[in-house]
Amino acid sequence: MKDHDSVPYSLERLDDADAVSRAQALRDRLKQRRTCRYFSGEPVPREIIEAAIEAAGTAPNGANHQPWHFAVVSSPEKKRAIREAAEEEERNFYAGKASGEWLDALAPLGTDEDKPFLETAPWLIVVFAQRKGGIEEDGKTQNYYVNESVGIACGMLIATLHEAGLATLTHTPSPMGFLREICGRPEHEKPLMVVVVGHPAEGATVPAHALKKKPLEQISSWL
Ligand code: IYR
Repeated sequence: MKDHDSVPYSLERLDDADAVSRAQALRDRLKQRRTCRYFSGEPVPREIIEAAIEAAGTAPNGANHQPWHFAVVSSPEKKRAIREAAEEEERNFYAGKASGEWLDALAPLGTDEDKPFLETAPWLIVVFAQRKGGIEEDGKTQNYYVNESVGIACGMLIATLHEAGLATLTHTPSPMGFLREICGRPEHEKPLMVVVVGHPAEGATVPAHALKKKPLEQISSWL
C-alpha cells in the first residue's frame, strides 16, 4: 500500500456460530420491513431522524466525498408544497406520460396520483445527490460513484428507521426537479428520492404483491 496517513482498524471477533445467528437475526428483522403508503400524523422524535441520517452518513462512498444531502421537512407549509407539486407531476405520469407497460407493472401495487402521505407523515427526508462539491462542498470538485454512494446511504437510512419501529416509503415523483426549489438546494444537486417517515395509519395495508420475494437460489449464484 502506498504511504498514507492511517489508523489501526479492528473489529470485535465473533465466533462463527454467533456470527451466523446475528446475520440471520438481522435478516429476519429486515424481512419485516414493508413500503408503507398509509401514515398516521402521530409525531416521531427528531432524534430518531438525526440518528438515521448520521447512520446514512457513514455509508461507503466515492473518495469519501460523501456526496449526499438530506433535507428534512416537517413544516406543514413545505409538506403541502411538496405534495402539490408531486401530485401535479404524478397526474401527468398516470394520465399518459408513463408507458402502458410501466402502468401495468404498477397495477398490482395500486399506486395513483394521490399522495396524501406527503402531508400526513410527520417527516419527509428529501435526499439529494451531489454531483460536485468534494468533501468541502465547494460546488466545483468532481464527485465519484454518486448514485451508488447515495443509494447505499438511503439503504442504511431506511434500515435504521425500520430498526426504530418506523414505517417508510421511498417516493420518487418524476420528474422531481421541484424538490430542489422547495428545499432551496443548488443546481449541482440532483433530488434522488423522498423518504417518507412515520407510524403506519391504523388499518394500513400493503399490497400482497410486495410480499413475493425472490428466493436466494434465484438472486444469487455461487462460483
Ligand atoms: N412515481 C410514481 C410511480 C411509481 C413508480 C414505481 I417503478 C413504483 O415502484 C411506485 C410508484 C408514484 O409514486 O406513484
